[in-house]
Amino acid sequence: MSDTGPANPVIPGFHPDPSICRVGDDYYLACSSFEYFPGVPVFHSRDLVHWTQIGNALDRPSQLRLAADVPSSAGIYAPTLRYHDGRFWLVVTNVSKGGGNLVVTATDPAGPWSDPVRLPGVPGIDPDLAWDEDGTCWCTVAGIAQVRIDPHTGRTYGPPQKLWSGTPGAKAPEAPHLYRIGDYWYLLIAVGGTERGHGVAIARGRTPSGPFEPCPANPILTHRSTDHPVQNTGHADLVQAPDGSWWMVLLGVRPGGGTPGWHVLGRETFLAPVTWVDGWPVVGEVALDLPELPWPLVPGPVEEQRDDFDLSELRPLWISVRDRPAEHCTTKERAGWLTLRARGGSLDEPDVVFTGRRQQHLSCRARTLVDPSEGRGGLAVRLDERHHYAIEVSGGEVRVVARVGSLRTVVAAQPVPDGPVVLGLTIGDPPPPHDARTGPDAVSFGVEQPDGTLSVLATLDGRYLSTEVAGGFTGRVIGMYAAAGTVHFDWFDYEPISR
Ligand code: 6LW
Repeated sequence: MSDTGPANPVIPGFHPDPSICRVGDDYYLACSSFEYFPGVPVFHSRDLVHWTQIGNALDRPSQLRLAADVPSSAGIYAPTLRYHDGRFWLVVTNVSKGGGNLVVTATDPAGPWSDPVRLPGVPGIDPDLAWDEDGTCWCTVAGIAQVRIDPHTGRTYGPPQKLWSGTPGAKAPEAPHLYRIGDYWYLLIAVGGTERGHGVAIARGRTPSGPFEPCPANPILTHRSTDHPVQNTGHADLVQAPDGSWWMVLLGVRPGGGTPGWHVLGRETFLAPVTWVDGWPVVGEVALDLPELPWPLVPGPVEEQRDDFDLSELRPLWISVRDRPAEHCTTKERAGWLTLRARGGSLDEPDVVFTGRRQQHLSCRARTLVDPSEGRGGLAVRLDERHHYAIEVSGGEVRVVARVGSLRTVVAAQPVPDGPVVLGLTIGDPPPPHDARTGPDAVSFGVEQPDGTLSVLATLDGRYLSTEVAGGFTGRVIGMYAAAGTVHFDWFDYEPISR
């Protein structure tokens, strides 16, 4: 929400591959989560603009095991969230050894969700579920292919059948979603790959398995070859509002800085209006400032800026890398503190003990009170094991450390008094000059002084923590970590400065 009205992205920060469904006046939405645990954040809204995270669909090891050999940006890919026959259904791919496609169900989308039903006969990624009039369940996947399944047992009936290969010349037909609308079955897909060539295409047929005729206006949405401030638009899902209007949620990115532009928040969830002309959807602008909506806005609960870790369980926005064993991450060991116990790995390692939250604003501030008396750790901005910046403290010294690709550098260090210390970072505009070569932002790290000011130890170029540099499917996560021994965190503040 901007301070003037409804705004995009409606779910900022790395929340890609959105899938949406509506039950009465309530909307629910789920996103990919890759190497993070818990996985598949689930959101609720009453107006399509204000979204509140109500849980994570995969929040226990019996649902989600991501071993240390699961690369960053592998793991949990694109979900589809649907409501059918009185239950919520979520189908998703765990891209890892022993993973594959799986279905979980729930009566309450906030959870608990069931243990997975595996779909060994469903290949590939981006599974979708759709039921036809006689209750037959069709699972459609990237490619685009389809197989009939029993979602209760995971049984498939026959080999997958090829349905459509998307628009001529566009690579990567994926992210299928199948809808029965009026007299047609509509097959919505992503084309072009999730970078600047991304787009949305649609086809329709008389049965859930086609044959499908492509829309003459395909791609019905793309920002490729434009200078629109939202790029990489694609991977969409459709929903009809109670008033009969249609809307699309989709992923997009907001590149910043000069040329070519670097996006640092990952692929975010955007909203666009949809109208129907001659039986085909026409997508309105994916505008940063959304038009007034034809219904009253229903703001959700205001997110607390500070987490005091005074609950026995972490709030659903907190994510850890691959797993979160209680012996390594707990708020029960020291009341009102988060205790992180290292297991050998630093931020360079896949088993780092890290707990963070998605950076959701282009400019923001984060602070945390650290007690390093039993170990080494601190505050980090993480993209993956090879791209992260951190300020850490141990043994009376505070250091700013940068990892970019194969380079790992202690950028600055200084003595710090023993005892708890407030570490802080500010993400904002890069220092001048601002020209075509300027990066998207700068990350300043420092130690908070008794008067509350941040004594900056180092300021780093934010472009090296962007997807254009690092690759991958996630976005920045800001959080706390333990690299050695045990580190206690009393509280964590996240303060938005700009959208
Ligand atoms: C997702 C697929 C894609 O499964 O990237 O590029 C994958 N498109 O639709 C991860 O977001």
